Amino acid sequence: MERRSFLKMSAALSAAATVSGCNSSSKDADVVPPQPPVGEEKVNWSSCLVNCGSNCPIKVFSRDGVITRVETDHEVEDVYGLHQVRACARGRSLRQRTYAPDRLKRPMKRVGERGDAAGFVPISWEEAVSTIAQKLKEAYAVSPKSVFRSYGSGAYYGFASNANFNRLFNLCGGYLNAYGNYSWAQQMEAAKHTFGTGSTMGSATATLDYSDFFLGIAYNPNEIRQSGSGEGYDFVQALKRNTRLKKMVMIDPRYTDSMLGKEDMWLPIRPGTDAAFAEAVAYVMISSTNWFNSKSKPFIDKYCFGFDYDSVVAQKAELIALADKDTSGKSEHLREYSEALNPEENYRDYILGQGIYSIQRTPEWAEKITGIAADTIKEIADELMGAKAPYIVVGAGVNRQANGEQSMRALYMLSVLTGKLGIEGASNGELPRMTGMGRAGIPTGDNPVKESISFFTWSEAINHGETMTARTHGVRGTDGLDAPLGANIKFIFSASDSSLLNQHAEINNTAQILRDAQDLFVVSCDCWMTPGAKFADIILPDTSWLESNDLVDNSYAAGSLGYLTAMSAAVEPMWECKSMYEIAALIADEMGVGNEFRGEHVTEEAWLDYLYKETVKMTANNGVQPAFPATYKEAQQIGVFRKDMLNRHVALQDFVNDPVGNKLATPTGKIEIASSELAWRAKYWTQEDVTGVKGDTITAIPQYTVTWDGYEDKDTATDYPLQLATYHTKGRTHSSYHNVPWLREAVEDALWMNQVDADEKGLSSGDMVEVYNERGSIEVPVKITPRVAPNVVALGQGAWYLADAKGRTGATGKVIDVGGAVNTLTRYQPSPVAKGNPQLTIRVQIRKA
Ligand SMILES: Nc1nc2c(c(=O)[nH]1)N[C@H]1C(S)=C(S)[C@@H](COP(=O)(O)OP(=O)(O)OC[C@H]3O[C@@H](n4cnc5c(=O)[nH]c(N)nc54)[C@H](O)[C@@H]3O)O[C@H]1N2
Ligand SMILES: Nc1nc2c(c(=O)[nH]1)N[C@H]1C(S)=C(S)[C@@H](COP(=O)(O)OP(=O)(O)OC[C@H]3O[C@@H](n4cnc5c(=O)[nH]c(N)nc54)[C@H](O)[C@@H]3O)O[C@H]1N2
Ligand code: SF4
Ligand SMILES: [Mo]
Repeated sequence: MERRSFLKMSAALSAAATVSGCNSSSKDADVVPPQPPVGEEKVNWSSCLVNCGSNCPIKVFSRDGVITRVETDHEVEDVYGLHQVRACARGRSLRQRTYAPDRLKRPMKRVGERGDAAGFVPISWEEAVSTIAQKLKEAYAVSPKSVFRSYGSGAYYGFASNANFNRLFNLCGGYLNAYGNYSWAQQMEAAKHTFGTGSTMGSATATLDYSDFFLGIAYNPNEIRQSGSGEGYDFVQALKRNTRLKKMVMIDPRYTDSMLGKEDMWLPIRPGTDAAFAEAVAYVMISSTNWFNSKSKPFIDKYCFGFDYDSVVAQKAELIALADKDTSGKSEHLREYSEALNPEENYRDYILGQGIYSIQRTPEWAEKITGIAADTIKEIADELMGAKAPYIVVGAGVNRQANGEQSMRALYMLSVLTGKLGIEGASNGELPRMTGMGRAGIPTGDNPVKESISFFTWSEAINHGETMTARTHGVRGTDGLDAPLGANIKFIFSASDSSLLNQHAEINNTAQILRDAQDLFVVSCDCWMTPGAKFADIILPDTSWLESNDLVDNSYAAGSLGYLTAMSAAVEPMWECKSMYEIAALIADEMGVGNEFRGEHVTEEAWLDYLYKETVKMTANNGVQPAFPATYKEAQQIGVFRKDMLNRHVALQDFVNDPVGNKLATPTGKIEIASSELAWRAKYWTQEDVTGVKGDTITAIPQYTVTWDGYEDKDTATDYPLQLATYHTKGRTHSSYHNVPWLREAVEDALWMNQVDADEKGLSSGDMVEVYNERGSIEVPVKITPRVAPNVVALGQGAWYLADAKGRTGATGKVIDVGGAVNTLTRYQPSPVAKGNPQLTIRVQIRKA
């Protein structure tokens, strides 16, 4: 950034600070960032705790209670295995984020309309806590199932995390559980029903150095795992080491940073059509009779069920035999599931267009749907058949879609058909297995409530929780298919969470639900005035990471290096902010469970020392550098501890080596191409057409389906001709870091568009456009680039929703979101199996703003 614009920006920051939406007085203490006094510089270790899969350590410099600068980790010699964990641009902008003018400074209560930032007044902690306790008691009087702690992946603390509120609620009578997650819901179902795993048991990235053919589908580790020790770094290192790789093929509607010349082939597929591509590759493989009979069939016969008619018959018999043998009481399901299997619904017939199926899934058929030339599809099939160790990996961009479960299952089939699983260098399409150090966290206790809803259906449960069932909404823990959940949500605790509005689908719809729900009480606990916080009844200011003591690990996608950071607060809690542990403890006092909540350790310091010692025990100190000292206080002086996890996991290796001794966790213990449970769900679950759209289906075998708002959806194609591919941008982690000006400047939030579409619409780079569909309109600048194919546009998700101040409405009558949040355009339509979020299936139209 130029010095001039930096100065201008700092001036704007200080000016904005005094009028920030926090209704603060113009006390000096509110002016941010404060002027650093001259004096000794103090060094503390902190960490960037967003949900990006890494928790990069951050070195914080301060003077007399003012943070002066931050640095990344460069404490050790950068030797792969125990290398430096370098933070990305986000972590390096943490000082700006900490002192952002929209920091929440004191508790506030809503006096205006939900959604109105100006409608809040400051209150004391006493008032905040007693109001919350009273509302909590009112909700408990209805049912513990009326109490909900929403998603909240914004802060991966070890101790002071939002799990403290689960601990609190468990002591008060429990809360409504949520299963699944916004990241992987559909692929988790796909992997469970295929491999009996949770979708992240692919071969370790480091094993890629033994592969001779790489096929990455929606795989973008260099943008989504940006840490200097993360999956992205492992990916680049493994490619460097690899001397056998003949070809690297990347399939993504966008030309991503994970390519940048590393790829041999980029195939800009039409969004949501990956299953059709997979089926055409499968068609070529199955039709290549010699290859198939000698290489693929022996593997399928030994390790899989459900490939052809006979195999489904055998699978059914096996399940019935298991049900007969079983004395655990679970056999009831097994029998029911197996009875739903129909041998006529088998993969071979489906792909070849035989038996009950009439369409041959040829490359020519798929070309029309995917936009990938038939010859290219054949070439990839040939490469896969010829490869010794094909590494196939599918990113979650395919799963977060309408019928994402089906697309994922269809793609997993490619690795199965190669017959090369269990070999070092090959992988099964799942995300690479990650390892890490692990750490002890605050125990949450047991939840007396047994029912759970899908994480995505919370907004529906505000008004329809009473009637939601397993059959209609996948509710779990109820008695049978039609027993209702039996309670609406009345109390939402949204902590480190933007799913309350910005990150959930269909923002205008969510906002309306929240505005209309007069008997719903919402608490937001955040550090900044986010779009969702504006919908809360009470806002509680949390301390930020740089003001916190904690013990955090490497998070869930840090590659093969494990690390642990003993965080120490660089400055005292600012303004009236409190940690989530303290906040939960205050509410616990008011609820009469304060002593139980604080437990035997009581203070933050004692808890952290205890958790540190537990962590040291867990890690057994093998290979940790430097070795752990005796106490947490001493560990804080050191800051960062690392360990080479030597992760060389090979997908399905144990199973392939001994399929009887190491059965998979599927009902038959084998790879299941046809799923009995899904055959059963296809028969008995109903698909709620929440928004009146069609196309959501469950089938026993993986099948490409024409979905709502997909490429082949005739209903929306005329009005909304462009497909919008969205992605997780380098400029944010979801909505986190949106309020950091440096990042807004470094990574422009612009709509990528091909020259062909731009010419047709008469647009130039930099022009403002309205992107809209029937759910809403956003306004963003256009960027013309060959990095996206014609008829597809692309935009990073997570920008903060901001309704036009003058109330201007767009093409379909909705107030324009000038913030540019993708979720203004997405549809709330839970996916068929997982009841997950199809937030990447979007059709739009565009006009010059
Ligand atoms: N910088 C950054 N990193 C992050 C995050 C972030 O917000 N920012 N979020 C973190 C979290 S919680 C998660 S869950 C992960 C998400 O990780 P992913 O799900 O892998 O990320 P996405 O960017 O949604 O999708 C990956 C790629 O899929 C492509 N894609 C979209 N639609 C299709 C399609 O139909 N077919 C194919 N083949 N490709 C498609 C996109 O262009 C993108 O390049 O990222 C994590 N890391
Ligand atoms: N359209 C679309 N929508 C998506 C996705 C997509 O690909 N497309 N991806 C989905 C995915 S994969 C995910 S995981 C979700 C993520 O959705 P969220 O879990 O909501 O994640 P964030 O947007 O990072 O929001 C986290 C919140 O935590 C707050 N926060 C940060 N640090 C702290 C702290 O120390 N204390 C407190 N109290 N609060 C803090 C932030 O200010 C922010 O409001 O979004 C989903 N939404
Ligand atoms: S956003 Fe992720 S990669 Fe970047 S500094 Fe934070 S933890 Fe590290
Ligand atoms: Mo996610």
